[in-house]
Amino acid sequence: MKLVIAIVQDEDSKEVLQSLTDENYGVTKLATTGGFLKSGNTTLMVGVEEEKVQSVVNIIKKICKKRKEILATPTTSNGSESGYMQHYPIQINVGGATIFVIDVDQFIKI
Ligand code: 2BA
Repeated sequence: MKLVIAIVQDEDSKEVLQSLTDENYGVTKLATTGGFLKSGNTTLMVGVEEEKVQSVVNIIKKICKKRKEILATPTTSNGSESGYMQHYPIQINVGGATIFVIDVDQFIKI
């Protein structure tokens, strides 16, 4: 058995969750925060047999889109702390999804 851990954007999470449950996959949704942007994202955990991993990845791939985000980076004008603080916008690509597939030693339901 494998555990698929997928970090998706909040905007895509509802549709991914719905599609996975429609296909009878067991899913757990966690509200998470990205370390870089420090904004909310969603982590989905899906426990599946090895032969179903690709189907789960395909569902996520079909829904999760790449988006561009603008990030304002604070920079001082002369490089020192006393300098005038300005915010320079930089564009970064976020998503579609970050997926980890890990081995499960045991799957126990009590
Ligand atoms: P965040 O850490 O908030 O990162 C959001 C996006 O910012 C990333 O999108 C990437 O495009 C950009 N980014 C991240 N670190 C950067 C850096 N040092 N310099 C420039 N740009 C940077 P994704 O790569 O699609 O990642 C989306 C979210 O997936 C991440 O949100 C984080 O929550 C998670 N993630 C990504 N890689 C991970 C990893 N190796 N381990 C654990 N979580 C990861």
